[in-house]
Amino acid sequence: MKIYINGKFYEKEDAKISVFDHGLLYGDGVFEGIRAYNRLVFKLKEHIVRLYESAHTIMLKIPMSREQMIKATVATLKVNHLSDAYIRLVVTRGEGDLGLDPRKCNGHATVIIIADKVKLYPEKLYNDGLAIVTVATVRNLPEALNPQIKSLNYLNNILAKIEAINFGCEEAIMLDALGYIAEATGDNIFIVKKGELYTPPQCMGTLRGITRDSVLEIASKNRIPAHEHVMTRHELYNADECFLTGTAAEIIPVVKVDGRAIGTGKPGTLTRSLISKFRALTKKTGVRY
Ligand code: PXG
Repeated sequence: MKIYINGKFYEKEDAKISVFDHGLLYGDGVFEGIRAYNRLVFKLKEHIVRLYESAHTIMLKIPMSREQMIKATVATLKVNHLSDAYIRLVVTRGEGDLGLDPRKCNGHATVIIIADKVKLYPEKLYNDGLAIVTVATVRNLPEALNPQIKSLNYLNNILAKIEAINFGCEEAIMLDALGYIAEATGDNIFIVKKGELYTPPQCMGTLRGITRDSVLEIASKNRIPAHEHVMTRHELYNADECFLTGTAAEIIPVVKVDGRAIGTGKPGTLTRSLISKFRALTKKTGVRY
């Protein structure tokens, strides 16, 4: 496996960065997780835009243009001969000293691109659905660390994930400070009620997920009413269907929340139809390489 670091490719064993990198010392940096299907990078431009927006907000200057980042991503896929892949773009503040002042890094950001084989969830989970729990860890407040920034600081999500694991579940739903549903630890959430889709608005401490946007796009094309609306656990428990969306998980059905069966307790028909429409979309759209 060859890994891109600051313009050069290194073998996995030699792909190393400094212990003084502020990405490690402070989680000071941003990242993206992207997927390629059958030599097509899905929504590459959207991921690059989000990466540069995250960087802009934390005042991190990425030392290459968006076009160069796209080229480097494609080059990493090609050099690794991957047709289906999971791609991780990481940009850190760079090497500094043991102080959190970002000026110590002298504007020398570290750019890393890793392309690996996709580790798919077992198909059984897509057929049977997930049991999940809502957890006590509140999603970061937008006015503290805005969830729109895909930063290297993921402890908020990791703490929620640990709670889910302690409950014997694979995934957690985090609420915002007012108790409204925010999102899962690495996925957005949708519910279906009376044939209509609902997902929390992005202002509720929810990352504007690119898979979430794709589902909204599919819904609009297929005249399925979809709403960005606040919801409480009550609406979630009483939904007809529920599913999570994310680059890694794609669309995964949820059949139980906090011990309550959702709808029939089986993946719903609209969820199943969205899964097949999403899979068809990933097969035919994207940047070809
Ligand atoms: N919410 C959060 C907090 C996320 O981190 C999503 C929603 C879904 O967004 P996209 O754009 O992917 O539909 C994410 C994305 C990982 C991993 O390694 C996590 C994400 C993406 C890629 C990999 O766990 N999270």
